[in-house]
Formats: sequence, structure tokens, C-alpha cells
Amino acid sequence: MKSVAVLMPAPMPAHVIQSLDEQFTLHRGWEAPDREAFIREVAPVVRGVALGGHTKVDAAFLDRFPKLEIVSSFGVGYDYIDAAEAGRRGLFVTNTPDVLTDEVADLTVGLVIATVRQLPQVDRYLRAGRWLEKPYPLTATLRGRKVGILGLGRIGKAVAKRLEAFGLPISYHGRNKQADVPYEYHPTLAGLAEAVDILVSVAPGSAETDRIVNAEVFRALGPDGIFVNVGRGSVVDEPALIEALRSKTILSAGLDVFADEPRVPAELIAMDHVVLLPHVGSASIETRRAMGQLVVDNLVSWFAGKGPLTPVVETPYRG
Ligand code: NAP
Ligand code: 8YV
Repeated sequence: MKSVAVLMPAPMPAHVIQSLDEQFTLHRGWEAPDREAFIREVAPVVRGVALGGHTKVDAAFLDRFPKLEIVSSFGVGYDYIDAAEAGRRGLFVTNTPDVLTDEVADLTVGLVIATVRQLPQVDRYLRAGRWLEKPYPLTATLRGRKVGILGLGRIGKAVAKRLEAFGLPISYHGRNKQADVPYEYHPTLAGLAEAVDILVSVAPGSAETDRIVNAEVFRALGPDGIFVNVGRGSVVDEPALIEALRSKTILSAGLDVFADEPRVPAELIAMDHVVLLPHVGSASIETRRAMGQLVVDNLVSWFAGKGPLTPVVETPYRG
């Protein structure tokens, strides 16, 4: 497969670079002094792209690579790729589902508890020596709370399973009612928010989900409500969230994702009743390694004539 040219526009984990370098002719876009000129030079021969760093792939990007066959992307969410356009052109887009599901679900449960019981704030309190003055004020509780999940997919189900074990009733909203799940379905997001105390968003970014968690949803969630987002920042109307937190329309929020990463609104950073994480849902050594390996395996499988392993729904492989 050494004759196959693969472009990596942005840096990826070292083991991915090494493995692709051993098996293909790897072009490292980020190392070129003039990246644009470099891509122009290699574009006519590139047959595969290994994508990290949420590089935007749209029609203009695809136009540049006449021999492109496959885009192998790092991460399960691929909202920065126009996969429908890739599909129209007969290309494949692959992502890294399943290998990160449990890791992200673990982190989500940690974020729910950290938000409700104010763990980062409590840690800051102790470090500031304030325990010597008086005990930390009592917090809200998980006990007796109802959880709503926006986006009951692979990760959403893994979160639901964990929170069920905590004794919390689960309900969900998505475009479709799922026949094989024991949880209550709400056909509207505002209806779900009204029915629960903790709303967890694990929905993907898309034109359809753009800012669907809005002021109406926060009003429905109510003054004891907690919003946790591990899906995508674009799913939330961020100014409406800031206003809901400021006016105590909701109690607090735990956020791993933001609208314009890595920039986080100063208003959120200044608030003490939110827990903010820098998009670390899948960020353990083992899980990131498994994700990277799947990026490699998709390219190897495709160029060995065995088809892509994990094509996205917009670019199905029919053998
Ligand atoms: P998945 O299995 O495809 O699940 C996505 C769920 O979202 C499905 O249940 C789908 O249900 C629902 N959904 C899709 N469009 C919707 C819409 N317009 N309105 C309401 N619900 C909608 O994906 P996954 O593997 O669980 O991953 C989910 C997302 O998590 C990823 O796309 C990514 O954005 C995010 N993620 C974040 C991290 C992190 O580090 N924070 C890590 C991994 C993934 P219906 O089809 O019934 O609508
Ligand atoms: C990754 C994610 O951190 O898989 C996803 O959709 O959001 C995270 O697992 C990210 O995609 C890699 O930058």
C-alpha cells in the first residue's frame, strides 16, 4: 500500500502518524511551511485523508482532491464534514463509534455528579483554606431527581444505563421513539425538559440540532434544573444558557463542549455555579489510542479492498 498517498492535514496522535507512515505514503500538511501550496502540490495524487482536529471538509475541500476515495475521521461526531456531499460523490467517510462510548458515558456521569454536588467548587474551597473557617455549604442532591437524555444513541444509552443504576428514572427525546428501550419517550424537547430535573445532551451537531436547547427549554427545566452537555456546543443557544444561569432560570450547568471551542464565553468562566471541562469526554490514553487505531484500520481495510469498517450513514458500504 506504499503507493497510496494519504494526506493528514492536521496533526494526529503519534501512533497514528507512525502507523500510516509505515503503510502508506503519508503527506503531513501541518509540517509544510506553506500548507496551502503543499496541499495544492499533493492533491492530484491523494486517495485518502486522515482527519483530526475537526478540519472542515466541505464541497470546496473535496473539489481539491480528484482521486480521493475515503476520509477517515478521528471522533464519532463528524459535524465538520459534509458527509452527504461526500456520499453524492461516491466517497466514504468513516468515524470512530463504539470504542469511546463507555469512556464518554463515564465522564458524563462524573460531570453530572460534579455539577450537582459542586465537586470542583468544593475542591477550590479546601485549597483556599476555607474549611478551617467553616464547613462547605450544603449542596443540591441527585436523590429523587429525574434525568432526561437528549440523543439516546450509543453514548446516551450508556449514560442512561449508569444513571439507572443510581436509582434515577430516565426519559428521553430524539427524532424517533425507540421500540427496544424501557425509558419514557417525549416527542418534544421542551416536554422532556418540563418532565425532568437533569437534562443531559448527547445529541450530535447538525443543521437540525443547531441551538435546539434554547430559552424555552431552560424555562421548562426550571429553577432546580441542571443542564449537562457532552454532545456538541452548537446544540445549545449559548447566550440563552448564560442568561438562564445568570437569572437563575436554571440551577446550574456542567459543560464539556462549547459553541466556539477552544474559546469559552467569559460570562461562563466568571460563574461559580457551573462546571466547565475542555472537551475531554473521550480523552483517556487508552480510548484515544483505540480511536486512532480505528482511523488507521479504516484506511488499511479500504485500500486492502475489504471496504471501510465504520462508514457513516451518509456513505454506506454495500460491498
Ligand atoms: P449516535 O449513536 O449516533 O446517537 C446520536 C443520537 O442523537 C441518536 O439517538 C439520535 O436519535 C439523536 N439525534 C440525532 N439527531 C437528532 C435531532 N435532530 N434531534 C434529537 N435527537 C437527535 O451517536 P453517539 O455515538 O452516541 O455520539 C453522540 C454525539 O456525542 C456525537 O455525535 C458527538 O457530537 C458527541 N461526542 C462528544 C464527545 C466528547 O468528548 N464530549 C465524545 C464523543 C461523542 P434519533 O435518530 O432518534 O433522533
Ligand atoms: C473527540 C468527540 O475528542 O468523538 C467525538 O465526537 O467529540 C471527541 O471524542 C474529538 O472528536 C477529537 O477531537
